[in-house]
Amino acid sequence: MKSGWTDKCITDDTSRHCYEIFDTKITWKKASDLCTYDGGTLAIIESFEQQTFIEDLMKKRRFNVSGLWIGSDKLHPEERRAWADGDYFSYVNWAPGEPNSMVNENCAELRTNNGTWNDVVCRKTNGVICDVKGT
Ligand SMILES: [Ca+2]
Repeated sequence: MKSGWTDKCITDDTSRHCYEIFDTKITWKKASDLCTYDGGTLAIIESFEQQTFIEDLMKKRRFNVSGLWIGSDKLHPEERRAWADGDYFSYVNWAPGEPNSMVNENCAELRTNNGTWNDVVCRKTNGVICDVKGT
């Protein structure tokens, strides 16, 4: 694991998650590739505890971007899936009124101002939050 990750980890009932945030502007696909390159995946948020931990990380810095990509690019209703790994959502933190356009907005972002989720077009450029499962 790259240095800089280990102080941003949370251990829940089943696993350990270590997060890294990139305040960059890239598409969902490029963000996914970036996380893979760093040995992880885009963050998949499965509990209130993970969501709260990530929000605390976000509060420690200022952002140039309005959203961070999280690991969902399958929001089209006909896909009937949620996370990029095929799992359904076990926890959600959609902003009020979201997701509002799952036909065109197939990817999910975490809003940097308050941590709520929003569905957006995957070609939008956003920051990134990666998750490397620690040991
Ligand atoms: Ca939306």
